[in-house]
Amino acid sequence: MRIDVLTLFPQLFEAPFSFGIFKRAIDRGLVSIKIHNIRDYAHDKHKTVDDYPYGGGPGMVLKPEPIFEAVEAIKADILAKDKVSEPPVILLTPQGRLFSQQMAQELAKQSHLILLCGHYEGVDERVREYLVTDEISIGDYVLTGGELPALVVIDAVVRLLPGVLGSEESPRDDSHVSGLLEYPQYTRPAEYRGWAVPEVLLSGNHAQIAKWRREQVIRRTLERRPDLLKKTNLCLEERQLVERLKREPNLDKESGE
Ligand code: JBH
Repeated sequence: MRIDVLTLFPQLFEAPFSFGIFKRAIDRGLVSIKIHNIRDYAHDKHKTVDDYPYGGGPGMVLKPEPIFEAVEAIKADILAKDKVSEPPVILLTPQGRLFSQQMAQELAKQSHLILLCGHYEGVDERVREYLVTDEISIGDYVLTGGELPALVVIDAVVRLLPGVLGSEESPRDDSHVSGLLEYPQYTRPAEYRGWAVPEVLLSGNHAQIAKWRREQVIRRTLERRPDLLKKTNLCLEERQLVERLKREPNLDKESGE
């Protein structure tokens, strides 16, 4: 996969791709990430990328010309190399569709993505109307720009690409893939400051362990994210467990077995 990012702050993208799983994926050629400074596509000698809004009001608006020309240059480069169809041009903006695991899975199927980092004040509407194909928001809170959202989207997508995660880090059982939260994990020591690891995990009884974990998954999701439980298809046994847990007096205490 190739990902092109258009931003006013290219340095914000340096550290995240220099370490760990991202770096390994890039070094192995599983993904190529190109960061472009919108300012490089400015026309005048002052490298102007924004201007006052028509009609007045606070803040500045990103001008259309540098963004159109940057995206067109990237598309021309992609076409010359791979002869593929038009890649999606995604604007990160608080007005976009709320990002989800399902959207990450859809994006991971693409061979190219172009991400455009918007800023809170805004981007000239003609960019949205005639250049951008999708608009994504990572959540309802105020951020200063689309750079961190772009990094969030890239992280969620790149880890889904074949070969990026080792079998150890396998994405299959992640929460939000199953649609439910994860069961609690423990490692050594078996007792720390008097707090013991649940007996069942030390028992070596794999059927019992699987049963305990399944119950923890349902219990946690019911306590913390009942909204997720509603959206997930549960088997009969799981539905019965939900009903049983709902009748328990102190569900919020997160009691053990
Ligand atoms: C995207 O994801 C959004 N949430 C809040 N603020 C933003 C600012 C710029 C781009 C967002």
